[in-house]
Amino acid sequence: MKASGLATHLLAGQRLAHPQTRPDYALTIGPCSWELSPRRTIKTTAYNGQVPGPLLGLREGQPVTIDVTNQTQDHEVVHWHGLFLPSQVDGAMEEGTPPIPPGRTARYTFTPRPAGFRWYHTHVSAGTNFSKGQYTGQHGFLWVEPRENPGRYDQEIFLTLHDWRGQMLASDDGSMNPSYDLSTVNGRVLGFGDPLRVRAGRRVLLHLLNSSATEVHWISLSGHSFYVVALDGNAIPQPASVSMLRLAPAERISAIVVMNNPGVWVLGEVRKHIQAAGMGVVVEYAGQSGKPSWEQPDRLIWDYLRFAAASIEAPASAPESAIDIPLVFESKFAGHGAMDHWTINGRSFPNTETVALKPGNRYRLIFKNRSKEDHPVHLHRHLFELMRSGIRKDTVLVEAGTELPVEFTADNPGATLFHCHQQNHMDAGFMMLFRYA
Ligand SMILES: [Cu+2]
Repeated sequence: MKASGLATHLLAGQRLAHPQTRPDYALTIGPCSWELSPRRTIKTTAYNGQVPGPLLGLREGQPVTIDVTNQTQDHEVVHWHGLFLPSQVDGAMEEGTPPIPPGRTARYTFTPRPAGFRWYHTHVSAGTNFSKGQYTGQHGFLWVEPRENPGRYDQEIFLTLHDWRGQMLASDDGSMNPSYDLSTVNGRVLGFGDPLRVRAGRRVLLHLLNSSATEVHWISLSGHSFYVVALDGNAIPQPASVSMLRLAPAERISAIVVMNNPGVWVLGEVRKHIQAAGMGVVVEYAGQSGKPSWEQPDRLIWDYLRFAAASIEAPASAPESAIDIPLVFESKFAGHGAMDHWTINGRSFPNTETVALKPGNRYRLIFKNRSKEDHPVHLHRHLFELMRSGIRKDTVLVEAGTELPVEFTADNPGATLFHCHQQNHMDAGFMMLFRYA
């Protein structure tokens, strides 16, 4: 899939909000029967009847118009994840983006920036309903083409990881966590989707997204390593070769794979039971056939700081001037079988404090995870830098019991949502707003 020629995804004959001008893209949110495997067809909600939704190719700095028609029975909204947008079109009702009522079309017009691998998805709460929100097929790739293309590669492939048919199960300690029947790459279980067809000697740029509502995933490609070049769509200071990738919900990793080991291989979840649930795709070299090979790694390895700038004592910005904002994450244990409540500095949304930012100031968010779970936290409309590493991201996994500082510059006035990207956590209060003074 190349970013060019994407206008073919336009739907003809739709009733649009502003019929006098055609949009660059049209998306329809609607019910969809989707074949995850030959034996498992599910009813979900998706964009344009496909999972993932169409890849939308945009150009940095060039305005785009996207019409979104809601053919579901509920209010919907589309969040353009990782872009610097005004609150009115960012796609979070908490920031003031209007919801799209059932049967109506909304027009999103914005100027995409920054360049890189972004994505779009629903931003409604699901509560305990596994047929709503991010549990559904409502996710798609956004590719914002840079003015210059720094990477050298021959082929570009977009892949998304997702989990399906969830249910809440009580853990030993009584807390409730989702469990899933099926897991997929680009909406198909391992062996059912088309293989990724490659040629020896080629450099393939993989863009991986974790669109799971709640699950962290670990990915390896047997017989190969990943040369990581970008995290969340942003070039990293120190590209490096790694044997596996860890993606928390909403995270993206772009990595070049040099196809130097002809054969038929599995790219898949490292943990056997999740690969057995379907999370994988076959990588097939031209002229090769047979059963796909899988080499089981013996442990899980990932460290963001592997990609940090060589000298972490010389930050790009001046952290001395940053203003500290400590954010403590805790759960209020609701009791056996009941939903937990999540708090930031002791309060659950909508009662969390609203922090006022001053334009131009540098802030240091100090994430203090005092809970027993890892949290992929996401800041809307801005990028933050993992402390003094030069790594810029919009979502970061804060592991249980750890502290992680990130910094950002308040350079995009408007209401700004901060939340855990795990659907069942954000729905249970793990969310707060920043406003500009
Ligand atoms: Cu969380």
